[in-house]
Amino acid sequence: MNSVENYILNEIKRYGTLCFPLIDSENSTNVISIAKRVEELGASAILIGGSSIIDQIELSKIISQIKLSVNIPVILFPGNVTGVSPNADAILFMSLLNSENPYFITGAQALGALGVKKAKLEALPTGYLIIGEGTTAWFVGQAKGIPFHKPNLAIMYSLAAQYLGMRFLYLEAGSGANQHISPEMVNSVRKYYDGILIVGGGIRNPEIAKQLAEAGADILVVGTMIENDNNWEKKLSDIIQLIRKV
Ligand code: 1GP
Repeated sequence: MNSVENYILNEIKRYGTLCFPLIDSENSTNVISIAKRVEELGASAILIGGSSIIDQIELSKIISQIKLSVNIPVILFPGNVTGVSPNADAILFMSLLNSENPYFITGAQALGALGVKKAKLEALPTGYLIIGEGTTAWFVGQAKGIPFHKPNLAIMYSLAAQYLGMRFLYLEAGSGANQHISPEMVNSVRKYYDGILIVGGGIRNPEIAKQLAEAGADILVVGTMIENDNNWEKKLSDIIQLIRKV
């Protein structure tokens, strides 16, 4: 029981901050070779999904292929019920806490829950908070984006997530965001939130990744850089080495 969650907790104990590369099944080519490479470079798990996944057949096929190629867990990162797929090891079972539409807070979760059960996916209870505006996640999720310079608002939601029993909290600037979440906001949330703190969106630079790790992030998610940067392997390797405690 809770085997992926226990694995993550052990990895955090061992390495400090972890990196979970995000593979978007609809944007990436060479998904299998990317998955193999990120594992070689030291990624602790692979996230698969995104805000606008619609092709569940393709998603399921890609997950099966990735599972044959890597040993690290494959974790679903769903933007909607369409992001639930068998064959993965676990799912970030997320509530978009600062959405203005209850569908993204509890509606999609209710619709997707039996599918999660049937697929025997380990559900990782996750509070999802969108920081800033203008990204696909912000638009699709109808989020009332928390301003980047308002850490107190992020703290309020984070503590609420903790009291609601969410053992993971994801501070999300949005895929391809121009601005990443500041180390100051991460540090502020870290002082209050005791669970596993995930930070993502706009992280492209190893030095920034190091600052976010030092500020208290447990997991950094990196997606767009892998898709767009020809030098991504070196940068991802640097990120992983810099954020590790050992
Ligand atoms: C998006 O946080 C993830 O949901 C990753 O963001 O694509 O900007 O790395 P990037």
